Amino acid sequence: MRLPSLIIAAVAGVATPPPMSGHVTVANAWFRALPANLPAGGYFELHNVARWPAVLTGATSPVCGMLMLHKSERKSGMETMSDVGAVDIPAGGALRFAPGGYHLMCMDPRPAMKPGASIAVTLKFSDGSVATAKFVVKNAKGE
Ligand SMILES: [Cu+2]
Repeated sequence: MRLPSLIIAAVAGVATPPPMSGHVTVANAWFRALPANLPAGGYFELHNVARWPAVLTGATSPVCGMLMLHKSERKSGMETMSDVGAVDIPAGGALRFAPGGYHLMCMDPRPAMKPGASIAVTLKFSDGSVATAKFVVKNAKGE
């Protein structure tokens, strides 16, 4: 996937973009901890402060086992949830991970996933760069 973007950059005469992780900021990051070690949803905002697009391709956390990118949607009255391979954050734009839409899914929360705790999450981008953010853990009511 690296080659086509390099060719486009050369044709357009623009400089090679900087690492995506360097121009994307994370805000309002939190997990919803549920009882009985049910999967915990992760919510946050990504702000792309540059004139280059960024593409989020995954996330990891030592506290989650598998940490997946999901999207919830209502389809003919049914709440469905699907895996997402990549999410675009347009240049100068923002993307909100929120209940009912895009979210992280912490499949196997470890004991450290407790309300009041702070969990480190590593976000991975399509250019191979990574950013680490702290997620605050809230209870089932999101408090
Ligand atoms: Cu999910």
